Amino acid sequence: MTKVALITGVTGQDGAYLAEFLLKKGYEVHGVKRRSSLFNTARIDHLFHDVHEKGLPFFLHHGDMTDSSSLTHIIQKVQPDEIYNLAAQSHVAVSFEEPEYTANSDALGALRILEAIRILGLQNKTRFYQASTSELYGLVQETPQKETTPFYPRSPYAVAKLYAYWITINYREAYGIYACNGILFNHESPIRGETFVTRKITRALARIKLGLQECLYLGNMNALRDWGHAKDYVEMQWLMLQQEQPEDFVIATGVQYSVRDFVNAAAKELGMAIAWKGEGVDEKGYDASGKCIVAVDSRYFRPTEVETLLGDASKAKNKLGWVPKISFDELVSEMVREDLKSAERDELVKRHGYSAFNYHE
Ligand code: NDP
Ligand code: GDR
Repeated sequence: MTKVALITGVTGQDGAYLAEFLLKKGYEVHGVKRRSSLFNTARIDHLFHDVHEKGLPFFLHHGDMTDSSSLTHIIQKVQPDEIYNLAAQSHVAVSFEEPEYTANSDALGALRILEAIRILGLQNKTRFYQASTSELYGLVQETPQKETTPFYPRSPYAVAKLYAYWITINYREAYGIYACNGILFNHESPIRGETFVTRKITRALARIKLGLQECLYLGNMNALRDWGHAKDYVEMQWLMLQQEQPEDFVIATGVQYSVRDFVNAAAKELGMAIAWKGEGVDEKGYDASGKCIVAVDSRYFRPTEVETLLGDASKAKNKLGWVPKISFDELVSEMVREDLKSAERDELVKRHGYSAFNYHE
């Protein structure tokens, strides 16, 4: 029997990798997509086909995490064996600007799906995966962080995700729903959103190298993160729903780098020299010739910061047999390569005189 999966957040980084992964496994895959005034399906266009054509068993439904009626209706229609709840306002800094919306989509969104499973009587059929996060550890109480490490969330995003984490466990215990939390540490890829720090760095340095941009402005350069590759991490999301008993798992590489390390690794990959403050560079990042490559701009500081995260994924290794396959260096190299390609395309277009202004003339 073909298994049916429903992915919320299918247009995002993880959603795209997971949809591809599940289709390869022979699943029928349904995705929830919110309405937008511009196309927001660039990451999954290669999987989608027009209803009038033959193609992969991949279907999209309009819905929103803030709208119970759409979610319940989709779940009723699709009758999924597995739901992967990946949709979220996932940007930590933005959550300080939109705290209420973040709570609505990230906290209550998870509740809406669990309630739909319960109300539709699907508790013995539908398994539920919740995209939990290392941000729950926030002000860390223990290093490295594992499943038993106490939480101390440091942003409206993390507080909303804390609710989603606990409501997932509560519905598992109260109603016997197969529901689990994947506590995932940062994971990146060439299709990472452009405003997360890794992609911001690889994209900007590639553009600086080709003369398309002058300077990269960053916030806290000393933040430490445990960065893995999204492709590795979605495999674990699936594995978690294939166990006999539902459980929560930390997923991480167990290796930590700073934002500054990431800049250096990306610059090395591009053969660029980066001068740092104190090495002939002033407070704002300008060298003696007035040239700036990387500068700190306090607008990117957060009201409360998560300074250090490092995961211990021993439980996932032992119980799920999961190990990350892609190293930090390979991740940086792939991201730089892809951003350089796209910068080269932009540079070519610019060199041949195209500009948005000409287009509108
Ligand atoms: P992205 O930001 O790339 O994707 C988020 C997805 O959620 C997008 O498809 C987005 O749609 C959708 N979405 C946002 N708000 C709504 C809404 N109100 N209704 C419906 N859909 C919505 O995130 P990632 O793929 O990186 O992460 C996936 C999940 O995992 C998120 O929940 C994130 O919080 C969590 N997580 C991520 C980690 C990481 O390092 N990447 C680590 C730990 C947890 P649209 O495309 O229209 O914006
Ligand atoms: P994070 O990722 O907050 O860990 O959340 P992000 O890449 O945004 O920040 C990582 C660290 O880099 C510092 N930083 C900057 N961050 C951004 N975005 N832009 C900057 O210019 C910049 N300069 C320094 C940040 O302060 C932070 O310390 C991600 C998201 O995917 C969440 O959804 C997910 O839950 C967690 O990872 C695990």
